[in-house]
Amino acid sequence: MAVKYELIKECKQSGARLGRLHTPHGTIETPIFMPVGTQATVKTMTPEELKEINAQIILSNTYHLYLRPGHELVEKAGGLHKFMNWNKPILTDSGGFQVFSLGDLRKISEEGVEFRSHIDGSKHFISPEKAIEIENALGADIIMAFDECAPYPADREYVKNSLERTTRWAKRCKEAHRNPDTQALFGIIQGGMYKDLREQSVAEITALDFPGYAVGGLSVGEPKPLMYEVLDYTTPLMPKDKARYLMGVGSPDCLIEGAIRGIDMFDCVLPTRIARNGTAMTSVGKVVIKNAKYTEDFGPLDPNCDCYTCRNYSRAYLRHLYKAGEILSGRLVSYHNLYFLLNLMKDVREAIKADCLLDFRKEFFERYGYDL
Ligand code: PRF
Ligand code: ZN
Repeated sequence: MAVKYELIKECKQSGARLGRLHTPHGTIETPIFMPVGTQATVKTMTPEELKEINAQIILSNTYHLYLRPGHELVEKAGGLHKFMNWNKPILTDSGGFQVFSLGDLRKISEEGVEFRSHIDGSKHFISPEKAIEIENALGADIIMAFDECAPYPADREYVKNSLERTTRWAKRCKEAHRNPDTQALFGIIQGGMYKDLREQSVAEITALDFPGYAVGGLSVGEPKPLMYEVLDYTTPLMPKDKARYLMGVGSPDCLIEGAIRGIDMFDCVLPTRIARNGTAMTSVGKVVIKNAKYTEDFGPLDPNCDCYTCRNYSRAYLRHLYKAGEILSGRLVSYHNLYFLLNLMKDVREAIKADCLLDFRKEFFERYGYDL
């Protein structure tokens, strides 16, 4: 088996899990946040910088790499790790979610999804078998099954059909997978916001016995309390001896709430995307660096952060870079935001160790507020 999850302990106060995920490219301490490197790069960050801030695993996207530069090219380069000079663990998402996000540009059938490229409009078809072929060529440590993520809101009938198709596709993915000894294929649970459908999906997907499981179909526009409610009844049904990954979730409050509900892995473009728009996540809440109030603020971006950006640059300088359209602005704020989230997860792991994650949540929310 390519990956093995080791449960170290559960927080006595919250039930959150402290664990380790052993992969062919090293061991990951969980709960963990995975920076997103959609196109074989975490935008603006070099692999050396990612290592400096203790990123343990990054995520990349099948859909994007298939379209450009092509999975055959990445395979020729020696695989994704070698191609992008990152020798730590990588997870690839299957393209299911990205393709479904294309809206009018795609057509779903039992066989797979036909879509037009967002780059040049060319026609393509991705089936579960094709998604796995691409993921096998890319060579990530963890690969995701090809699923259908229902939109929100969606009626019961629609969600039921899409979760049942996701199960049939998961079976086809498992059969198509060529490298189970070096790449772990994770199953994805769907079922929208319906309790009985989530139960059905967990039962069907876990029956296929994957080495890990993701909760998909959340953070798709529903209110946060609804997402927490779905997690409340979904995670207790998932096997305790396998990693649990909440897909596309990455605001600080959701990371803490997810960990409390037994999630081990998270990913999100939020920290890097908002960084390029000049927004920082800090220990005292959101800082929108373009605001005039920072014009003469010569203090650090986050008074409680010791990252490279906060040790060396002021809010006034970062504001100037942003206003002047300088590339360094996006780099420095991305560096800080990722450092902040990775550090938050480290604090979460420490709080689980000390059985006080609910106390930690209270303190964090009092300081941070609820604004992201
Ligand atoms: N499925 C896949 N990738 C995803 C999602 C999903 O449901 C989500 C949902 N937030 C993000 N990324 N394959
Ligand atoms: Zn910082």
